[in-house]
Order: sequence, then C-alpha cells, then structure tokens
Amino acid sequence: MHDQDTIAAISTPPGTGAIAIVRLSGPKSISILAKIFSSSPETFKPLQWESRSHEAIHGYIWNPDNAELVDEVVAIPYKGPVTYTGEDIVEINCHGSPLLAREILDLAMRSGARLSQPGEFTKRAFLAGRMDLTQAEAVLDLIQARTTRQSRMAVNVLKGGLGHSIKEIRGRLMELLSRLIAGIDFPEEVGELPLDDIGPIVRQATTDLERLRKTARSGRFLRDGLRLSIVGRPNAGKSSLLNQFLAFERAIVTEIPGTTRDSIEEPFDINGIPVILIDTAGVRITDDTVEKIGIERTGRAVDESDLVLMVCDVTQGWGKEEQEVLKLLNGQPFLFILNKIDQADGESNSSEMKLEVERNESCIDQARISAKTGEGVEELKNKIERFAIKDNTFNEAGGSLNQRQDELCLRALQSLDDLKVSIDNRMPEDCLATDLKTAIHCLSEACGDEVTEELITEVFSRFCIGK
Ligand SMILES: Nc1nc2c(ncn2[C@@H]2O[C@H](COP(=O)(O)OP(=O)(O)OP(=O)(O)O)[C@@H](O)[C@H]2O)c(=O)[nH]1
Ligand SMILES: [Mg+2]
Repeated sequence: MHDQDTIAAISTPPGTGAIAIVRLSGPKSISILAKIFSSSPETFKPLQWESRSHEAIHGYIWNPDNAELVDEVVAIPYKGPVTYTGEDIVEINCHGSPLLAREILDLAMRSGARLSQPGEFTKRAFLAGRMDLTQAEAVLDLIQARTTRQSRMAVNVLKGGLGHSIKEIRGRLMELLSRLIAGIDFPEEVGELPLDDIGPIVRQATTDLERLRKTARSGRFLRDGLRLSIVGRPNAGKSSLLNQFLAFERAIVTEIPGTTRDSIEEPFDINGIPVILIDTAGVRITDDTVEKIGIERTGRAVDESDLVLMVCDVTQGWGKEEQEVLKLLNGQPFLFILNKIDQADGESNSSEMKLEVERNESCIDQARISAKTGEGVEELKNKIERFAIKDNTFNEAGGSLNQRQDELCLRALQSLDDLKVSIDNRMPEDCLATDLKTAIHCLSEACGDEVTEELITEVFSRFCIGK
C-alpha cells in the first residue's frame, strides 16, 4: 500500500498571499531540495543537509537547468520518522505568488518528485502509523470547520481521544476473545471460560458503545449543520425572526399575511453551531393555488428539519392555524415561540397558548421573544444550542463519532447483542467467538486498524491536494 515516491504539492490555497508553501514528502525530499537550494543569491552554493533537521534555513531557489535565480525562500527540512508523514519532509516557504509557487513545484518535480494526490500527505501519515483513521478524518474536519466550535471538536479528535475510546473498548473485547479461544484450544490447561464471566464484560462494552454513539448526534450537527425551520401562521413574524438572526433584511416583511410564498434557506452560526435557517410560507387553510404550493413546501422543510421553531403571535392567541401547524409538524421536535411580546395586548393570551402546547410531547422548550426588537432572541439561541448539544458525552469520549464510525459502532453493538443471545442460549464457545470477532472487526475498522483500499481511497479523496 505504501509507495516510495517522493511527492510534492503547493500546500497553501491558490491565489496571492504573503507566503506560499511548497511541500515535499518521501525519501528524496532533502536531496531534491539540495539540487535547487543555494545559500547565496550570486552563485549556486550547496548546503550540507545531512546534519540539518527541523531547522528553518534562509536561502535561494535556483533553476539548476539555466542557473537562474527564482526566489528568496526559507526552507525547512524535517528528517523522518518524527514528522507528519513519518518520512523525510521539506517545506519551502516562498513569496506568495501563485506563479513562483508553481515554478518551485515544477523544479521539484523535474528534480525527481511527483505531484501528490489529494490527501496523500495525511494518507502517508496514516499508513506510517503516525495517526489513526479517526485522527486523519479530524484533520479534514479541522480544515473544513466554519465555526470555532467545529474546529474545537475536530482538534480534540486529532489529539487521539476518540480513537483511544474506541480502542479501549476493543481491547477489552480482544482480551475476552483470547481467553475464549484459549479455552477452546487448550481446554485441559486453561479451562473453559465460565459463561457467567462473559456476560458482565459484554454488558459493560455495550453500555460504553451506546454512550459513545450518543456523541454522533452532536457530531452530525457540528459537521453538517442543524436544519432549523421557522414555521407558523401567516404574519406570526417568521421572516422577521430570520432577519433578526441574520442581522440584515434577508426576507421581505410586511403586515400582509401570506407575504412569504416560498421557503428561503440561509446558512448561519448559532453559538458556534452551524445552522441552516429556513424561513417558510405561513400555514393556513387557503384556496390560493400559489399559497397552497408554498404550504406544501413548508411541510417538506419541516420533514427535513432537525428542529422546528413554531412561531406564534401572542396578539392573535391560539387558533385553528396553530392546530394546522401542529398537524404539519407531525411529531418533529419543536421549540414553541411566543412572538411579539413587545405588544402589550398579547399578555392575556400567553397562558392559554402555553397550556395548548404543553400537552404536546414534541415541544422541547418554550421561548418568549420580540422578532422586531430582538428581545429574548439571545435566550432562544441558547435553547437551540442546548438542543444541539444536549450532553457533554463528547468531552469524555474525546470527540464525536462521524457517520462512518457511528455505523461501525452500531454494527459492533448488534454483534454484541447476538453474543448475548448466544450466551443466554448456552451456545458453544466457537459461536460466541464468531460474534465477538465481528464486533472487534467493526471497531478496528472504525479506528482504521483494519481497512480496505477502497475505504482509504474514499476517506482521503475528500482532502485537498497538499494536505
Ligand atoms: N410588534 C411586533 N411586530 C412584529 C414582530 N414580529 C413581526 N412583526 C410584524 O408582523 C408583521 C408580519 O411579520 P413577518 O415577519 O412578515 O411575518 P411572517 O410570519 O413572515 O408572515 P408571512 O410571510 O406572511 O407568513 C410585520 O408587520 C412585522 O413588522 C414583533 O415581535 N413585534
Ligand atoms: Mg414571511
């Protein structure tokens, strides 16, 4: 799986900047640098590279073919194996012109390197055992993070905590498996493992895996964003709330009921959680063809949402429109929002409205706001944040499982369930060992100790070139 080529890429983003970095990794990295790096701008003066590692060295890039000076740079050689990829690495910090970076990359390639594929540096780090697969995936999450919260979660996984949590559970199952197999292979010497000893270990692993799987929920919201639709009767103040969140007039607001005809989506960040906000057409019984289509779209937005903000107008009270909205929500979790609390005449309706909604099991919380003045909107954001990150299990676990890891943990749990049934039915040890092996295999795949070429290709192709 591991090739001996020396790879090269521009690791900084395209475009003009203060500096650009050309990076090489592989056995020829330092000898390639030696061919194009000179300590003098006047003549080609080679350096003694053998003794230098992890040291920034000022100098000049020369074109060895025509002895032309190309750029003034700082080069850093890193001798393996204590490097990102585990191999020799060179970083050339040049002036931040895309033209210069490209020229230096070309020189490196003419001197023996080949252009790297997307994610190939991190792939080499993984294959060299410098990081497990959860950490490699965290590198991608870290690069792609759009909020501080996303990046904090990714950096925690990068530390290795999540991989450690998975391996710790797997380690206990592996120990159990070896005792089981020893009992099968050498029954006289080792003695059979009493079934009563297996149960508690399997139950503990099940509890730990279930706890780990809880982190996937917040992980999904942090990676992919929380879909949050704003739903309610016409004129309730839905578009005003969207504008209040975004702090600009994104949606048209008028006093005419039925102003919003189509769903509008906007990305947003609520307390570090990436959110896709969806303003929708007001819900009511209508004969208007266009409005009907709009309300159908509201229904679709609700179905695709992780959480709904059900906006009600306190000045109007509870009416048949709200019943219609509840029908449309159809069990989706929602936050009940009493809007227009700046209007004095609304107060008398609030307690009756609260009573109506408190009966509904899908109502996770309530908030009182004025979408016009912004009152109560910060508290509403905190409630949305609490919904997205219900508990702190991901802190203990060292991060949140991504979808791939979560599916494998689920499969491991299913195998442990099969194992429990086998124990209850007093099945022979080799049957128990089969279930245990499947669970261990799933966890090994989750942290990358057992992977297929396809999986590696799939994971690393999502990276950019140069990482
Ligand atoms: N006083 C007060 N007026 C508000 C508040 N929120 C919205 N309004 C007013 O209520 C009217 C309707 O607001 P919109 O935000 O357009 O309501 P909507 O729910 O999007 O309505 P549709 O698009 O028709 O479904 C406008 O005149 C807003 O200025 C509020 O908190 N207080
Ligand atoms: Mg509207």
